[in-house]
This record gives sequence, C-alpha cells and structure tokens, in this order.
Amino acid sequence: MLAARTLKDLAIESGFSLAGVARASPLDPAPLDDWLRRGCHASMDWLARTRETRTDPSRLFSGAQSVLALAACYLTRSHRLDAPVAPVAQGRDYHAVMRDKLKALRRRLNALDASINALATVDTAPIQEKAWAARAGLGWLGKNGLIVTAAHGTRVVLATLILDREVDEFDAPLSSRCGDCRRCLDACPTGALLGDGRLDARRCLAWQTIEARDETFPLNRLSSAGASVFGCDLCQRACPWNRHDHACDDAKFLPRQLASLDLGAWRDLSEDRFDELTRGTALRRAGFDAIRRHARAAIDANASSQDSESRQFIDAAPSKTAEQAGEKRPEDAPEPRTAFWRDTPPQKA
Ligand code: B12
Ligand code: SF4
Ligand code: SF4
Repeated sequence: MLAARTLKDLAIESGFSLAGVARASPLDPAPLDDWLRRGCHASMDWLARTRETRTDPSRLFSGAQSVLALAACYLTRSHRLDAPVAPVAQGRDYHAVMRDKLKALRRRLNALDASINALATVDTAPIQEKAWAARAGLGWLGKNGLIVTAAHGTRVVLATLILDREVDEFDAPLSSRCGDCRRCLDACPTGALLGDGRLDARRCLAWQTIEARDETFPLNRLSSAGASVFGCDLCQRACPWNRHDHACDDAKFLPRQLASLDLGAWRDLSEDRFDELTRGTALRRAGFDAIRRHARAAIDANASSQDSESRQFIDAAPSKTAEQAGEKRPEDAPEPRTAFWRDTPPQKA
C-alpha cells in the first residue's frame, strides 16, 4: 500500500504542477462510444481502434491498481498568445518534456521501493488522460473540451502513471466551475464544441491544422482561426480561468524562436530554415508542406474574405485574453493559488 501524499509529493518534486490519485477501475465507456458513433473523431481512427483499452487501464497494464494523474503548467510569460502557432506548441515538444518529468518521477518512486511497477503515459498511449485528471480531482472537464484547473486554467498538459499498487487514499473529482459561462462556445468560430465538454473534431481547427492531412482545407475556417498554422487557442483565450499570470515559467517549456514568426514568415520559409526552427518541436508532426499550406491559406483567405462569412468569424474571435479585455472570472472563481513552482521549483530530471 502506497501513501497518496508521498506519491503526490514525489510528483511535484519531479517537476509536475499538480498530481492526484484515482482508483484504476474502468471509466464509463458511454460518452466515448457515443462520440465515436457520431463520427466526432474525424480521421483519428486510432481512437476507435483502441476504444476498449481507452476506458480500462488494466487492458493496457495488467495488474493496474491506481492511477497517478499528473499535470504540468506549460505557460511562461514569454509565450505569445496570438502567434500563428498555439502556445502549447511554441517550445520543445511537450511529450518529450513530460517524458523527462515522468522518468524523474519513476526514479524517485523506485528509490522508495524498487519493486513498484508502473506504466507512464503521455498522449500517445490509449488512455483518456482528461478523464483520469478529472477523476483524480486535478480539475474539471470544461465546456471547451479541456481540463480546467483552478491554479493554471487550461494551460496544462497531462500525463498518467499507472501503478500496480493500492494507494491509501483517493482524490475526489471536482464539480464543474464553468457555471453559466459560455465564452468558449461563443468564441469557437466553427461551432465545434458540443457544450458537454466534448467537441466535434471535424469542425475543430486544432484537428484541421495538427491532424488532418487534407489538402482541400476549408479556407474560410482557416482564416477564422485568427491565422493559425498549427493548433488553435481561441476557446482557451476566451476562458476566464486562463490568465497570463498563471504562467509557471518552467524553463523546459520556454517558447522558441518560431513563436515570433508571423504568417508571412511561415509562408516564405525555406525547408532548411523550417528544419532548423522546428527541430524537437511538435510542428514536425504536421511537416513543412502542411505548415506552409496553412500559412498561405490563412493569408489568402484573410485577404479575400473581408466581407464574407469568415470575416464575421475573424471579427467575432477574441483578439485578447478574457483578462486583457477586462472580463471578470465567474463569481465563484477563487483567486488562483500560488503556482507550485514558486514554492517548489521543478527539479532537473
Ligand atoms: C484526440 C485529441 C485531440 C483531438 C480531440 C480533442 C478533444 N477535446 O477530445 C483534437 C485534435 C481536436 C485535439 C485538439 C487539442 N488538444 Co488534444 N488530445 C487528444 C487526445 C489524444 C485524446 C482525447 C480524446 O480521447 N478525446 C475524445 C473524448 C470523447 O474523450 P475525452 O475528452 O477524454 O472524454 C472522456 C472523459 O473526459 C470522460 N469524462 C468526462 N468527464 C469526466 C469526469 C470523470 C470523473 C470521469 C471519470 C470521466 C469523465 O468522458 C469521456 C469519454 O470517455 C488527448 C490525449 C489523451 N490521450 O487523452 C489530447 C489532449 C486532450 N489534447 C490536449 C491539447 C493541449 C489540445 C489542444 C489545446 C492543442 C491546441 N492548442 O491546438 C487542442 C484543444 C482543442 C479542444 N478545445 O479540446 C491536452 C489537453 C490538456 C487539458 N488541459 O485538458 C491533451 C490531454 C494532451 C495532453 N497529454 O496533455 N486533441
Ligand atoms: S480549438 Fe478552436 S476550433 Fe477547436 S473548439 Fe477550440 S476554438 Fe473551436
Ligand atoms: S470559457 Fe467558460 S464555459 Fe468555457 S471552459 Fe472556460 S469557464 Fe468553462
């Protein structure tokens, strides 16, 4: 039997911002099944192929008893919120950063007890990381389809460590603090959000610019992205739980030079320069041709749609964060807790 407190302390020492523990019993498969049935996964067939494993961690890791859900705040004060590349992708690929933190955590755990077996996941394994974060009380599933945390808003990336051990205490899920707020739904230019915390990826600009390999990209939608070449951030920028002063300034997530490029620079980039700028970043997932295509399409669409439907989208899209626009957080939103890094700076892996 492991002490939940010890696990969470080790996680914070290893550079995570938040940690919580949940029992590894299966998740309710109904919301995922329904989502897949509606075709909301777009071209991401791997989500359907791994459906059964996704909701039952013991299919992924036999002997699974507990799940340590982890979140790391990726935002720094150097991030450019309105860049053509979404903030989460402006620095080193977050999968690599999270893997380093997970390795550090595993080392600490095995120093405590070498016989502990654990499976670490970040994004690529068939597991619903948001569901585990919700069950372990790190945050709630926001109407924008992301885990919203009280301390860092949605500006966290998630991971899990599935353990073959019982834990003495589990964290309770938090109730949603979205209340009547609908800002993300209103800010989404393509109506991708379903309103219940799920989204239709076919309509989502993040899917279109990260995952889709479709060259007949709908130009009006792209222009409405506020000129994104990789990822989309509009529903997060609208969220009153996101504030730039939630930034944790974890040096491992610092943005790289690519964050300073505008659309024209992305369009005119040579392949060599692209390789140089994107080495070790998530932009490699889309590749040189796609990024340049997105930049060209955004520029063309912006130029040719001044009076079209997509112009309305551009005008409707918030150009500032909710906080910059002087908007208030929901009534019951507590002041953000001091970020963990200020108390316990992340340690080197
Ligand atoms: C597929 C995918 C996408 C798709 C679909 C996104 C989506 N919202 O589902 C696309 C390509 C569109 C996408 C986009 C983005 N993504 Co993405 N994506 C994923 C991935 C790989 C799977 C998500 C998934 O399965 N969705 C399908 C839906 C139906 O499943 P689900 O949302 O997990 O829902 C289940 C649970 O939430 C559960 N549930 C709901 N509430 C509760 C409560 C309790 C108590 C329990 C037990 C369960 C439960 O019910 C659902 C059914 O099982 C995850 C990584 C992972 N392995 O989980 C990252 C992930 C969700 N993405 C992430 C990020 C950062 C993004 C982007 C912000 C990137 C960007 N800037 O462009 C955008 C945001 C778009 C948005 N508004 O959601 C982060 C989100 C971090 C966070 N704060 O939540 C994740 C977790 C990656 C990571 N490891 O950090 N993504
Ligand atoms: S990421 Fe963009 S397109 Fe996708 S739901 Fe959010 S605002 Fe809409
Ligand atoms: S914008 Fe409002 S409704 Fe959307 S996730 Fe944030 S608090 Fe919830």
